[in-house]
Amino acid sequence: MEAIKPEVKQRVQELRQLLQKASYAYYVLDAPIMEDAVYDRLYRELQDLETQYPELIAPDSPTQRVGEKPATQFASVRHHIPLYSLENAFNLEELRNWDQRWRRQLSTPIKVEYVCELKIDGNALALTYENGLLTRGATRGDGITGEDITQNVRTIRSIPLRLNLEGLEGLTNFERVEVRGEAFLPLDAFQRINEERQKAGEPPFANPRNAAAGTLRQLDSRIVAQRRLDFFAYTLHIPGMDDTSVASTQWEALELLQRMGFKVNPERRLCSSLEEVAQYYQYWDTQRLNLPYMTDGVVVKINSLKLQEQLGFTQKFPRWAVALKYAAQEAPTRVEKIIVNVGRTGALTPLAQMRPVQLAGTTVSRATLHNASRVAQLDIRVGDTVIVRKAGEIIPEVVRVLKELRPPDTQPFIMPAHCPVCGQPVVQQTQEAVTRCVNASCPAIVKRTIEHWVSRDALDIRGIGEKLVHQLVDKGLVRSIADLYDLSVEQLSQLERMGKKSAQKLVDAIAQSKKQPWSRVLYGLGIRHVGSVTAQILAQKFKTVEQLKAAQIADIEGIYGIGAEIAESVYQWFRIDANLNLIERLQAAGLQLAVLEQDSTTVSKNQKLAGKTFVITGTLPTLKREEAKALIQQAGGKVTDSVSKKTDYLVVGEDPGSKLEKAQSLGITQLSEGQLLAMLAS
Ligand code: 1X8
Repeated sequence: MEAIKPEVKQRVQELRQLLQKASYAYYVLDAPIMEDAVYDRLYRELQDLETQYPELIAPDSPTQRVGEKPATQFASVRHHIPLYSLENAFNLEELRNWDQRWRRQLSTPIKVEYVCELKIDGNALALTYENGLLTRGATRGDGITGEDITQNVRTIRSIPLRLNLEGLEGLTNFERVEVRGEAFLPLDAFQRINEERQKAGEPPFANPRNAAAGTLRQLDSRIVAQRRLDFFAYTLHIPGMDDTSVASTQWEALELLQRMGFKVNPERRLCSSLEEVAQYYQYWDTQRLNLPYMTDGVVVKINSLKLQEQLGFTQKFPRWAVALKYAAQEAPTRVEKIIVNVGRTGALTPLAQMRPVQLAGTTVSRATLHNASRVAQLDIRVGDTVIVRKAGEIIPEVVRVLKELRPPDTQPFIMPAHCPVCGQPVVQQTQEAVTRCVNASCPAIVKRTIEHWVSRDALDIRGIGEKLVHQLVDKGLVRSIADLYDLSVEQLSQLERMGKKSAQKLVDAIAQSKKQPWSRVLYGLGIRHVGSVTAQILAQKFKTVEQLKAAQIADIEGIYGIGAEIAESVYQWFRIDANLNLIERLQAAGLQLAVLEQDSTTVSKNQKLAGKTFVITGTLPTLKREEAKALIQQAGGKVTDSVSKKTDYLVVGEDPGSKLEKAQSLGITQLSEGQLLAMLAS
């Protein structure tokens, strides 16, 4: 065999160093230093040389990350140091309990520092480096033994194949270094994998953690190499580490890990009190949703490694660390009953009544099941164990049924054929999923209708809440909106917990609502598809109820921003006798069923934007341009098409045109849709 020329050896070294640096900059620092095309060229050069001279291949060469032929199974390996799990704390009180517990173990009170790190919702890995070289990567397993997945671990680009020990030589013995951390799939990679799986007819992974676990246990590491697994390192073990100057605290260990070439989560914080820890936790409880990976809590550790050693471990956990978990968004519970609610439009909504569970910091015992077809689709039954979710402000919903936990003798849910409130037959419209009660005097519908009428954006009658509405309807005092205007102080003071004085106040508040403008009355009528913005547009165009009543579908649909569905719904509403009767009674009671002269001509106190000129550019997030225009005009403002010195405000949406530049050059104030709405509401 011919000898390898020294310049070849040198070039191979050079290429490896260059590629390693570029890869580190890209995958660990997120700050590329080389174009992809350049990287590819250098990579191919190295690959060619290694093919030509196989004896030059080294385990830490960048070409050794591509994966290998399928293994048959993973070998079981015993961990050099056991991997403990962490004790959980579910709130700040439990955090304080943990703190007091370890303190009781010491004879004297002390002041300590805590390191806060994000708890990554991935899969723990134990990496072994011998004399700087990655020799083993293992899953956590049961903490004592795991699986040897070295071939797969090597494909994770943010895990160094060789430690960077520059400037550390001689400080301690680096014969065997153990590094722990979390392998995870970033959310975008998770989404892509699931899309691909669905296209291929494979079942999607339930969450990024399962996807990462499934990927790590792939026998064919070439597949692993294609999935963008990532890794955050968080624990470093070097024998005798804290006896040397290498690292005597967790904080220093994290910095050392970073220096050795690992990606360490940047969102860590050194805290000197539990209050600071609490702040960190509360901050990330909300901000975590903006991170590109999943985190399920905060890990709090005592900073001093000496103190860690002194405190040691219980049977299961280190005493010097705790996982402070975020309030869950999802939880399992049992469906005890399925009830059916009747809404303002008569829509029947099935609701699950469940054993109460803590979700996102509140107790949840009811969840919407949306409609009959959704219940059928998920096959939710009384007795089922289900997963409920409460994300942000949204009402809790049932996301799936754990069918394997279903008890015997359950029955599928059937939507009732009669309204559960008034007993009249319900109607299932074929084109919608919704089942409806169509009895206009159904007490449930009357109650919801009145609640809507008195609500803030409608007639805004203060003092009438859900409870009072129930009493009024159940006692037969109110059967329609119009009945509110016939209520007397005497009648009201007969109700439970209602004195003469509060009764009088209520009668006054109801009377006061007669001054509300036509647009609010129109919205208050609760015509389907007529929200408050649509009501304002309609009221602007049809200045009296007579005009609106006389309008044909085409007249209504002709208005910019009003579609066929709304037009049809409004037209049909005025074709029902009971509704015409209601209008008559409201008119008799003195409500505004027309635009008052002063509303449109003189500057009233509602004319907040009087004298101001607006221009709208781009697509607004929720309002159609014509709606925004109508709202501005309603408030006395003027809307023009082009920006000039006379323009007071530019309302800016997405993809604004040249108007934005012009406005900027003229120094004109810009408003978002939200700011415009706030201005109108103020
Ligand atoms: C588990 C985790 C730890 C950390 C982050 N994410 C995890 N899933 C960390 O310390 N930064 S520590 C840990 C454990 O000890 N079981």
